[in-house]
Amino acid sequence: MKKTWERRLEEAKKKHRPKLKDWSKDAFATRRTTDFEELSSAPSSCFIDRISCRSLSTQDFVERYERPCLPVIISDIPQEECWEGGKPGCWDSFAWLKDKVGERLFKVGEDDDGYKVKVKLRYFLRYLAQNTDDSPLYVFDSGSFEEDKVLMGTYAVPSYFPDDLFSLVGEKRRPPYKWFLLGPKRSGTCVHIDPLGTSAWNTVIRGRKRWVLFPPGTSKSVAKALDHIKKGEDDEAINYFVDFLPRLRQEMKRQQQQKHAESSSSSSSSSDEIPQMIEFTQYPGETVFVPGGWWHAVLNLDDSVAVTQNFCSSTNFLKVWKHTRSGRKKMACKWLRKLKTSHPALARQAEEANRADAFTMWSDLTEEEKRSKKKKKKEEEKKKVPGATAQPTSTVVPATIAKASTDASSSHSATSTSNSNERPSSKHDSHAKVARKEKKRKLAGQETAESAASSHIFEANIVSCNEEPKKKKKKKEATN
Ligand SMILES: O=C(O)CCC(=O)C(=O)O
Ligand SMILES: [Fe+2]
Repeated sequence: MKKTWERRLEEAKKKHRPKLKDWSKDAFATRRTTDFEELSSAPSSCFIDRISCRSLSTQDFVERYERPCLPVIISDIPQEECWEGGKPGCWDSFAWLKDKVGERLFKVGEDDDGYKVKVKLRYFLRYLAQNTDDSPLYVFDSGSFEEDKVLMGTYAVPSYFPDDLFSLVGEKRRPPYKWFLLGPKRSGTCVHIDPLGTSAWNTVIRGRKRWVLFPPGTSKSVAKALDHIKKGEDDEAINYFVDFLPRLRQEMKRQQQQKHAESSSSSSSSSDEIPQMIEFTQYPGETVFVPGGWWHAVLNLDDSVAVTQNFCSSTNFLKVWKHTRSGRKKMACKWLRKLKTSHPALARQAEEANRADAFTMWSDLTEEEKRSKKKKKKEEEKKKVPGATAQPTSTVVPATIAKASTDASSSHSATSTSNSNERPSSKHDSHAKVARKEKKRKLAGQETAESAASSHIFEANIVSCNEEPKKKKKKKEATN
């Protein structure tokens, strides 16, 4: 007879990936465990600064990393900024988590209609300890902080990130922006760019995370290693790190050698170029800063506990503004109104950018223009497969189409994609999950060059809405 936790987790897994019959078919927890464990060795291209917060002022951080859009690993923040959760025996202790929030439901996935799949944390902890899944379920929960003083009160936004300009539109209206992460080893997040041009910080309290980052301008096809995925391979983070990335690395190396051979007579040194990809391991107590526009993927090497937030500061404001004015048209109007009072210089920047790009805000459109935009949007909706609530990004877009599409980092200009207001309810689900939805659409013959081209623009909006499908919300939210 199965135990309650086993039944609850089975139900959750079925909802999250209904078509997956065998969650351990790739044998990453058994036959291929060494392939996974090899990721614990030092990466080959670790071009990233690692610096203690004790020797990095906020001003230095802005000048050296935030303004030039360069990632960095900052250590010791939880300790120096006195996070309760960072103390031994708190977030790093599953017994503590079970005791404090064991009865609470945490989001571990999303069903095909976009509804959250939740389980009690104490059940999830049993699963985490015993599962042999290739790519286990991952707690990626944005609600826990509001509802839960225990978690909310035990960390603080690091002092390097004092600005949070989306807070001006109010907690209810703003896109979700903070997540508590509890990831069994082998779970992870597929390659993506964070939404709306926002930057992010991610602090690990327990366990190690393996990262790969690609600078803005890298094509989606390269970052996602689309040319290196074999037929029938799964598209989870573990498959990416264990199988696709080594193939991509090899291909990049080959290309570099070729380039080098061709230009060996040239005097230009490649040592000051931005590297093609950055790989590193993040250890407990370390905070990764991910600037907007960088592709990244993450794999939990151990059972890990972390917190992450996305933000808009005065430094990345313009980039975020250009995404938001078209991705969240109505919210952008309210945002601009609020900025005019509290941050007039930024509001002027936004208005200047609008003028320069001949961008018309939603509130300045005539009724006729609004109607025609809505109509166009509806028509594009109709083209989609019924039930597909999210316009997906994909690891299965044919490489030729994906290559032809502009990359998300260059999509700042008025990207009035029909789908930019539709988002899954978390940035995490969207990755592999959304790719599967894309597959579904493609199978139904709905794939077009246009939808492929816009998919990454959607992707850039992944966390930009915490709305779930409204009807049946209560009923559909799993209460296990
Ligand atoms: O820690 C992770 O799994 C990755 C988090 C991430 O990239 C994100 O939340 O956007
Ligand atoms: Fe991210």
